[in-house]
Amino acid sequence: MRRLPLLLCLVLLGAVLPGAAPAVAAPAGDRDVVVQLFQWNWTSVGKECRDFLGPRGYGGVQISPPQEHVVLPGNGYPWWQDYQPVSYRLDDTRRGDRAAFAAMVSACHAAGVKVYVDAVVNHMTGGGSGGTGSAGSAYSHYDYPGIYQTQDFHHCGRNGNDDIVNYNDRYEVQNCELVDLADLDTGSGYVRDRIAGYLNDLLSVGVDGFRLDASKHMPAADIAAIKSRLSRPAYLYQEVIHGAGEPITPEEYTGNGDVLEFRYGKDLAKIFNTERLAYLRTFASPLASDRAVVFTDNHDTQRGSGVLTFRDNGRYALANAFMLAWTYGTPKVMSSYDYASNDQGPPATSTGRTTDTTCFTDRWRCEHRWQVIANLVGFHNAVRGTTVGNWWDNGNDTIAFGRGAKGYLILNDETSAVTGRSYQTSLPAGTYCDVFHGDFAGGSCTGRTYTVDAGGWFTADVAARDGLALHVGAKVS
Ligand code: LM2
Ligand code: CA
Repeated sequence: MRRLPLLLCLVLLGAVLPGAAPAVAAPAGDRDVVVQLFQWNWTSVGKECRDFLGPRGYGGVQISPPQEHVVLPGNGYPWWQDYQPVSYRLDDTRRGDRAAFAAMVSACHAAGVKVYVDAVVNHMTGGGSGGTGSAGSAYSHYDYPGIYQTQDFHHCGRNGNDDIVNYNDRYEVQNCELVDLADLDTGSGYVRDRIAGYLNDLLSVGVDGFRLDASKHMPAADIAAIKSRLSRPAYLYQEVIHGAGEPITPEEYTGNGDVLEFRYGKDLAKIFNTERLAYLRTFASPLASDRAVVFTDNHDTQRGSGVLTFRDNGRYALANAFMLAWTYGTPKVMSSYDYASNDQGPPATSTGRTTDTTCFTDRWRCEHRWQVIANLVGFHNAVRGTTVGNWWDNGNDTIAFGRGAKGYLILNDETSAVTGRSYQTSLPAGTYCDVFHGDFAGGSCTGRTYTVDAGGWFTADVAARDGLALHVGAKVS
């Protein structure tokens, strides 16, 4: 290789060294909404970026883990195979090979959509597995030939089997085994280098950032040490599930990047299910807004209780509309497949290969394509940078608010319609598409339009458990 002049080398280094870059690479500039396309195969994700996510304003897609994983035909190829890494090869997973992965990244980038990888780096496999991984690598619980051996794992010496039992004990949560998964010694330089090697391989294929799985089970300092080994800045959001009274808190991870705010979806569900929407007036979770990634539900919480999911239909759409229209946090939209049991994997071939997604068929629920949710992504982008104003509520389950002079939203979760009311907005006078019920394209609206007068007022009827959304990006005239 031809040698570069020293000065030029320094300049180039300055451009790529993590220390020279901002501490955190934020999500995509004007488009920050992320969608979790849970279990979609690589080909389908690339297509969705091109056909829907890009055109409709989604900024990023969170994909399921791309590394070699255990294969469990005896359990019917559960989705959670993916959370048991066998190696860091991208060659062959249930969702496609390395070439398909790279093609997906290119397709998403061509559509202006960033790719965030669900990175499983706290652990390897559970003791119950052992054998051959999805790409043909041999393995057993503490032996991954060429990668990790017994000395690269924590052996915490607790509870008889090294499993985590007591979440009130910091040492145990970070050094023992999460559901028997062999816990990597993330304090060791060797392990940090291997993990960074995996993440850097993904960065070399072009991915834009990482959801760091099981972050609570790794000390924040270990994550910082791994981050310092990255070849370029990447957007990081860490999975640290808040637990009341626990010593390890989401807040202690904010120095590394963003954090998934699990309190948000629970509180939102509580307000919708058992309280009143009027309480949303000051809605926020404890994490700083610019550090919080918020979501109604994810693949874990939707299999538990206390959150809203696609099964809640209209109410779920209203909750997502609120999340996308409100100012708190960076929204992450969930996109699911339906399941008969918590373990059931996505639609697949008889050998456990995930089949291509066709939305609204074959268990694919595609919440991100629901009219209200997809159109509120456009609303979210149009009102970016504005504050909440013109709040109104009926003291119960009907609320309305504006976002500066850019948008206005009404949510009615009452069992009856709210009719004949006039609403005060700060919108410029004109005629707007109600994107709750119509799509705006080519200057026209497929649904009803509403006219805002010179004083910012318009009149509307809003049906029970329904809403209305106007914004300057969907102004007809
Ligand atoms: C996560 N975040 O911290 C993921 O979001 C979550 O989905 C993962 O659990 C977990 N951490 C580990 O990455 C899932 C699933 C578990 C499953 C694990 C590993 O929810 O049920 O555990 O993946 O595949 C399964 C069995 C469990 C068994 C374990 C090890 O369900 O009973 O433990 O494998 O063999 C004995
Ligand atoms: Ca750990």
